[in-house]
Amino acid sequence: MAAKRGKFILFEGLDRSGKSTQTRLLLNAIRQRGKQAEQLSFPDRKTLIGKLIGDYLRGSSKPASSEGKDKIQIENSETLVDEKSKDIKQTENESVLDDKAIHLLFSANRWEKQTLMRKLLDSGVDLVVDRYIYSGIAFSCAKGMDFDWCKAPDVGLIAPDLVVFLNVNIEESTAREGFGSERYETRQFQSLVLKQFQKLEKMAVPQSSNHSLDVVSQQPLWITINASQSIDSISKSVISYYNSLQDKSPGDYFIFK
Ligand code: ADP
Ligand code: DGP
Ligand code: NA
Ligand code: NA
Repeated sequence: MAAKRGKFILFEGLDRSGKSTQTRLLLNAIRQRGKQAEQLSFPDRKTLIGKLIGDYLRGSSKPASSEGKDKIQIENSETLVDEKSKDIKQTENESVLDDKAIHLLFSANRWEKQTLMRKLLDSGVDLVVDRYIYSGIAFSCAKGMDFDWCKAPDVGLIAPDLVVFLNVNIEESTAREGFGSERYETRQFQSLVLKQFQKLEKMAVPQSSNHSLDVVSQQPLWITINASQSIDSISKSVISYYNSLQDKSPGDYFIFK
């Protein structure tokens, strides 16, 4: 074990808000100082669970219930209803179950990386992460799912030291290269997701006005950065927030509550 554990910095934001770009730049900046850092992205599409998630995301932007291949077939336990109402009931159940099932897969994909994340942090390696718990809540709640239900499967995960929310305006992110290629990438859905991120932002510990993050806190610090600025100026502020993070000992993490 190292004397000090690594720091856990998380980038969150809408699709094409610049998370991958900023993840890479922060990773490089940390490594340039001779400190070890690793990148993780969620969903991690390389695992078995991640492959299911990848299939789902590459599927159509229609609701999951409208195509057979996305369905998770369930047995209807109520056998005494007539055939027609049974069909309707089953269709309704499937569409609700699909959203919940995919939500749990995203969460499981975070859980399957916990041992690795803990090991890296405890051995002094910084983690720079592209999406995590907050995307999990924001994207599912944007579908109208219950907040507490969505939060529950992630409770107990290691939480980041710092959340950097890249706040981009939708006109801009939806015009960026590559937008529209996957399931959630419609202007309408992104604006619903943005509302959810704004709710999460209100619940988080606000950034202190003097730019110092040395407050004693029981939960991650959240900073919101205007992601319409230049790539370079965003990166500069991220690095200065990174620099002001407190050192912690191995095993001393925030736990998501
Ligand atoms: P995300 O990982 O959030 O989906 P990316 O980092 O892949 O976003 O960025 C999406 C696109 O926008 C890329 O083409 C990238 O070069 C560009 N981009 C990223 N940050 C900015 C910025 N601050 N201003 C303009 N374009 C940007
Ligand atoms: P990308 O970050 O580009 O690999 O895209 C992943 C997509 O999946 C993006 O639209 C955000 C969404 N997403 C990420 N995490 C979760 C999650 O936990 N739950 C749900 N429902 N969607 C998520
Ligand atoms: Na995406
Ligand atoms: Na990304």
